[in-house]
Amino acid sequence: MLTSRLPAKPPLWAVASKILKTSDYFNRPVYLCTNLLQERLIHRTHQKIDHMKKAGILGGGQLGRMLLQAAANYPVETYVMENERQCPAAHLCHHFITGDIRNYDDVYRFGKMVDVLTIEIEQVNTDALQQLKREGLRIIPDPDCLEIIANKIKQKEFLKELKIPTAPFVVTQNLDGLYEHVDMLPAVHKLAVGGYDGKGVVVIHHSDQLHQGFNAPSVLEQKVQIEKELALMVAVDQEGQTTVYPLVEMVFDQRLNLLSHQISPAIVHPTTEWKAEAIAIACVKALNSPGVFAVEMFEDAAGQVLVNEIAPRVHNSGHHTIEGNYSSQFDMLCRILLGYPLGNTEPILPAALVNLVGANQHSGEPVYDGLDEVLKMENVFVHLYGKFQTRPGRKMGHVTVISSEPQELLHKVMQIQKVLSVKSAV
Ligand code: AIR
Repeated sequence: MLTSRLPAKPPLWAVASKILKTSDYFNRPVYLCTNLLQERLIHRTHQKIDHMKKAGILGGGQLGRMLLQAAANYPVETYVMENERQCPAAHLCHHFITGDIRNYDDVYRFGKMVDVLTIEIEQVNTDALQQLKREGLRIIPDPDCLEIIANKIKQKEFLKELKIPTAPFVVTQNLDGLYEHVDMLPAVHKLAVGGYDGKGVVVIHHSDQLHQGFNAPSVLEQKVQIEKELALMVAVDQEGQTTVYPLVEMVFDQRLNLLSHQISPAIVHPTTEWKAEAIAIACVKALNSPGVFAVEMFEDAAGQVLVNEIAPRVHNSGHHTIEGNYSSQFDMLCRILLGYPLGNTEPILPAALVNLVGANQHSGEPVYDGLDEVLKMENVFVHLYGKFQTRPGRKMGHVTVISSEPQELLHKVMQIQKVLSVKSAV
């Protein structure tokens, strides 16, 4: 028989060691391998993957990208679903599935491919998630929690019911409804579903601006006299154990009325810190779900701490934890998804973070002006999200600075803001 004349297959290590002994191995690596070795390597890789947990992420933006960077440290096979093939997370996952995260069938089918499922944006089809949950899929955050948070009306009502301090609000169903609440002005009108990164939010100072509001179910929230904007990241594992990161402060440029940078640990009165932590933990505990959560809060002129919004996911206000803390928010979520112990949230050094957003009047292929200069700075870490198109205000990257010296943090933040910008190629 033909097969009997074939030499016995040598053990894999013998073939590999023969190649390693070849003097020019480093010049001719993979294609030197025999078909036999290649076959076995591929086979082994697949065998290994078979034993790994399959984790799916709905959404393929920067948050998914950074989650995948952390996931590379763990035995996990990663799946991403997103409509846009050229999204930031596409090339970092094992399996990219083109699909609409808002479509029931797409989400359901995607969920059937994995052992554990998470999200990196709230606007996903929660009906499909509920069905997958009924069928036994582990979903983090829990779809019930996601349904509350993804709808601003439900979120505000949830906070009110819990007696968590939050700005007074009314629900408006359409523009006519909004016109009935002139007495609430100045106020912030927030679309109930679909908004993120400032989209779906409009500040209404005077009655002649009411037409700028939303003609769809929304929340009208009384404008708070903000003293400080704070955020707290909270992590909850599958057993309900909880840990918090140090408080973060968003520092605003009063002149431009724009977020300038964020700093952590926040420099606040201990009472404020204590209140913020107690409030954030109360919110997250009531949501009754594992996951990583960001609780955004205001401190008002009277020293009250009010909840602005909750996000049931990794968040911009936790990006500095990649370099600033022992376990980053992304590492933490990986641990939670895979059922590992929670990580250490302690800061390694205080950190500041500058968001890199698309410059005004620039749309198209991005050009990172001043990048070399920032890359030369010590203890400064650049993250570009790999988006193929820049638009005014679009989040294109961020830069983290770590230092034990608050003055140095501030100085570097100002330098980065001065030299680095995202423009378009033409
Ligand atoms: N994101 C989700 N909620 C808020 C934010 N910023 C992240 C997610 C999402 C991406 O922003 O990573 O996929 C979408 O960004 P863009 O610029 O494509 O709209």
